[in-house]
Amino acid sequence: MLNRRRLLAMGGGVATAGGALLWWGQSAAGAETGASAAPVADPHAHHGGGAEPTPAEPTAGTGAPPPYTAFSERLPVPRVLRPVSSLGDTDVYELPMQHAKAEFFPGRPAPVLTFGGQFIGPTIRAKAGRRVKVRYVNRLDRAATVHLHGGHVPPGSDGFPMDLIEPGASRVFDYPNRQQGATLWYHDHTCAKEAEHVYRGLAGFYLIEGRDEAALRLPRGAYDVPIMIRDARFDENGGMIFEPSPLPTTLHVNGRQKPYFPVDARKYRFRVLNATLHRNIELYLGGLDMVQIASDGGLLPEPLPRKKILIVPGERVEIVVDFSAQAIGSKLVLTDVCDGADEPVMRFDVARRAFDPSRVPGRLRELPALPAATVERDVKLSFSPSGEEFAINDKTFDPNRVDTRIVEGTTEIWRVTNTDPAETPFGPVNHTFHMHLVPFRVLDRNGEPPLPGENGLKDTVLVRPGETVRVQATFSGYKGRYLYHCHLQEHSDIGMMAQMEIV
Ligand SMILES: [Cu+2]
Repeated sequence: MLNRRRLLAMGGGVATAGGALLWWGQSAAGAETGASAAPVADPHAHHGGGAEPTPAEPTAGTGAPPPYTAFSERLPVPRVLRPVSSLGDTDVYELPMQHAKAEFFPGRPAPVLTFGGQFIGPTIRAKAGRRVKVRYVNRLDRAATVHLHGGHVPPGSDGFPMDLIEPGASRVFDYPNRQQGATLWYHDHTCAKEAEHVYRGLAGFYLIEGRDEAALRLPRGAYDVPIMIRDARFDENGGMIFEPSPLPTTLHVNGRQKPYFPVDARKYRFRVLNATLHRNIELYLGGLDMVQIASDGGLLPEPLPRKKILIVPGERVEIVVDFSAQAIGSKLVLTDVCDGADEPVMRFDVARRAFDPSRVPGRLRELPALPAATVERDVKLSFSPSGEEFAINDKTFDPNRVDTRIVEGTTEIWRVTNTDPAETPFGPVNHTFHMHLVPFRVLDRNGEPPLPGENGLKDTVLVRPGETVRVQATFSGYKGRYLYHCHLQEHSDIGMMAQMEIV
């Protein structure tokens, strides 16, 4: 039997005390259908300590998933959500959270949680400087909330994990879009349930077009394609299994396993998001250049041709791929080669010649000025002192505690250190540090230069065991409470989350 520590090490979602343990006892089927009114986790339970319950044996081994033929289904592109009204400088959207079915295996509909009835949710296309308001309507059987990852938003619209939208209720969130163009995503952020909710489907893209972006003439329209990479384990009926397990996961892209995507022989802009719970992915396109043009916080200063791209949970990478030199009929497989993996992600099928007015300029943009920092802080990511939860600076999340007070407008350097082990039976204990409200710049890693592609604005960054990553941010725009946390949602669900208050 796996002990908890080992499960934690591989990113498992089981906690020893209270709420998080509730996931464990649920049968996958019961949790998916919601038929057995899912117990509402006491949001404070995982801070409580107390007697240590004995975890049940995992219910893995429910049978092999149905057979699946790679590259047999076309990549779906999530639909673009239309506003219900547009007045002045504001577009208003309505987006229900609802139960639905998804077919990860053709002909085998499986229950999922969705925004708008589809796995994955519809894409909201916003413009910098133009306000968006979204009315989220909760038609689920459970409370939930929505965080706009990468959004510069007022505190009441940030989706605080305890500030939930109850079943039957709705709430309007305000997204002013006074920020740079970038690939954002919205997803559930419910305390102690985030990992499960996001895994089961509560996520979608939110794209902000920058003010001067159109002038760059990057690929647009049908040639600008969001790609959400997720992973899952499936039962014999093709349903999702959510439980900590050392068993390998299967990747799926925009809700399909190993799909194919017919492309014209020209340039495409792909907005790639790693929305897995804890799986690092290293993209490889058979040696073809993937020209990175953007990271979490929007365009890089200049394009960066890459053969392999590491992308960790929560991160976004935008690439331009030029298929114009490929023979019609050729098929290019995008593969995950992280840590010796060799798993197809999807396949591009070059279908026909096409006119291509797009280009990738040698300069993409000037990054905003980086004011000198006046405050430095240490942020330690590690197992909690008990060794049974995850913590930031040895404290697990407490919604009633402010961990960091920051004077509005201040520029700070945070030294983010991962002190967890590099070697466990399931590999190194990585963390991905994510800050709400503002993007940061990555200054260095253990004093060495940042990784390729980390020279732009970011909001999520890999911190490997033994590593100290220095990031610099200016905390401006709003006052109030915001989170910073590990974006391995199973880690944040069991404590690895903290609060900052901008004052
Ligand atoms: Cu973590």
